[in-house]
Amino acid sequence: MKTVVVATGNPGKLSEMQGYLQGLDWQLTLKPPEIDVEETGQTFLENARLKASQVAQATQSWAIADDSGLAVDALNGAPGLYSARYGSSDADRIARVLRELGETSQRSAQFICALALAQPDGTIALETEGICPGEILMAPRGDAGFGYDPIFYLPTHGKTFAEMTPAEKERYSHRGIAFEQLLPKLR
Ligand code: ITT
Repeated sequence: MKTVVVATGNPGKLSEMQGYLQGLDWQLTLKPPEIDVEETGQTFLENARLKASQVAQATQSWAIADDSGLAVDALNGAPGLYSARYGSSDADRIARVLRELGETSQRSAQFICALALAQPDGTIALETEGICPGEILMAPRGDAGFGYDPIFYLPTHGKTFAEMTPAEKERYSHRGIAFEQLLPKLR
C-alpha cells in the first residue's frame, strides 16, 4: 500500500481531501507541522505544485497538495492567491470581502482549487484544477464547512456552501470538480 502525505495544514481542507481519497488503496498520513512551504507561485497550480513537491521531498513519500481560493469579480479577482492571508481568522476574512464589496449588485465570484500529486523525489506526477462559479451574499448564511463557505452562494442550488450537507459540498464544490477529474487517474 502506498503511503501518501496529505500536504495541508488547513483542517477544513484536510477532512475534505481525506473524504475524496478514502476509497483508494492508500495509507494517508498528515503533513508534519514543521514543514512550512512558502507559497511564492503566481497561480494556484504553481502553489499546489510547490506544496506537493516540497512536502514529498521532505518526507520522502508521495504527497498531494491543494491550493485554492476565492476570486471575486468586482474586486478584480481578490482575495485570489491571498485568500488565506486576507485576514487573521475566517470571520475577519469574510468581513473584509463583504466590506470591500459594499452594496454593489455585481456579486459574481469563483472558487478555484488546484491539486498536485508529487512522487517522493518531488516530481509532479499529476495535476488538475476545478472552478466553481457562484455569488457573494450580503451577509453570511449557514454553519457548515470552513473559510468563506458562509458567503459563497450557488444560485443553481439555492444554498451557500455552508448550508450544504458535506455530501453536497463534496460533489458541487471547486474541490469536488478537481477531484472528479483527478480520481480516475489516481485509481
Ligand atoms: P495549506 O496551504 O496548508 O493547504 P491554507 O489554508 O493556507 O492551507 P491555501 O493557501 O490554499 O490554504 O488558502 C486557501 C484559502 O481559501 C483557505 O484558507 C480558505 O480561507 C479559502 N478556501 C479554500 N477552499 C475553500 C472552501 O472549500 N471553502 C471555503 N474557503 C475555502
